[in-house]
Order: sequence, then C-alpha cells, then structure tokens
Amino acid sequence: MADTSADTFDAGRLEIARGDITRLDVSAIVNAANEALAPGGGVCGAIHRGAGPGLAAACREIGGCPTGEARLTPGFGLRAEFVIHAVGPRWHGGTSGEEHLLAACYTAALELAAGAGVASVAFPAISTGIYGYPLEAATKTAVRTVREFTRTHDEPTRIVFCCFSPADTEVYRRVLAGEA
Ligand code: AR6
Repeated sequence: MADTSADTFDAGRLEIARGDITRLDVSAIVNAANEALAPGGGVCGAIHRGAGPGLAAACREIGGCPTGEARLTPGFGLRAEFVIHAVGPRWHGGTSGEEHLLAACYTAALELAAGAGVASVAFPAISTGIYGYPLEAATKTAVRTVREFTRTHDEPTRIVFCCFSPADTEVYRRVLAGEA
C-alpha cells in the first residue's frame, strides 16, 4: 500500500498523519477523553504519559466534561502547547444520539482551538477504539463536521487527522477524497 502519511486535502488545510499523536508538530492535540477526564487507556493513556502528572492534576481541577463537549488544558510535557479533551460517545448501536454527540465534540474542540488562537490541531479517531464506534461511520461524521467548521472559521489553519493504523489511514483517505 502506498504511504499516505503526507496526504493533504482542501487546499492543504486538512491533512492525514499516521502514528502517535503525541509526536506530531502541532499547537494542540485532541484527547479522546472520558467524562471524568481521568487518565485512561488508548490515546488518552499516551497523552497523559507524554504530558506527565500535571495534566491529570489540571483535569481533576476541571472536574469532568459531559459527552459531546470539550475542555482545554496546557500540554505540560508534550510538544503541543495545548490538549483539548473531547468526550465522544460510547457506541450503543447508533440509535442513542451517537452521531450528534460525536459531531458535537468535534465542533466543541474546534471552537476551543479557534478561541485560543491555535493554528494547528490534531484529532485522533475519537470514539473508535475503546468506545466501539464503527470507524467508517465515525470518520464520515468527523470529516463532515470539520469541513462545516472550516467553511465559517479561518482558524485553525491546519487540521490533522491522526490515524494510528494503516487500515484507519486508508478509511480516512477514502472519506476525505470522497470515495466513501
Ligand atoms: N496516537 C493516535 N491515535 C491513537 C493512539 C496514539 N498514541 N493510541 C490509540 N490511538 P481510544 P475512545 C487511536 O480507545 O474510543 C480511554 O480510556 C486508537 O487506535 O483511545 O474514544 C479514554 O480515557 C483509536 O483509533 O478512544 C476513554 O475512557 C483512537 O485512537 C476511552 O478510552 C481512539 O481510541 C475513550 O475511548
């Protein structure tokens, strides 16, 4: 399979990157968080390990975040200046408002990024790991929501979809290219 790690779309404003989100050179990374904002597994675990204990302390101070919303903290030991903790829904079969909640957490994260003057932000595939959201459906919602936001906002100027596996990368590439 071709290496798609440098794929860009929408005149370069949207991008696919592959690998560990904590290694990306962006101003903010989005965490696939839980409502308690507690350190967990998956990408959340990687972000907390990279940031160090200051991040968990900042999250405790915030006290939690409802599903479909997002909260901003510093990045502490991470390369990124900020972490945006977005709480996606658990998948319950698709009839419990999952799509609306997933779109809402992407929009909330982008609003926080724009409000903080963040030029570049990277998203993991929120809800598609431990929370069980089917990848292609989640990707379509993520891409549609991000594109809607970019039509009405000038910032962030660079939005990266960070894919952890080659299979995920291929789904994002097809959805962004309008092939799925
Ligand atoms: N960089 C980029 N993506 C990653 C990384 C990484 N280092 N590690 C995993 N992924 P998940 P969720 C991908 O389970 O489904 C946590 O415990 C992973 O392959 O991290 O929203 C939280 O605290 C998948 O594609 O998040 C919550 O309790 C994507 O990130 C709960 O899991 C999301 O998978 C949230 O579950």
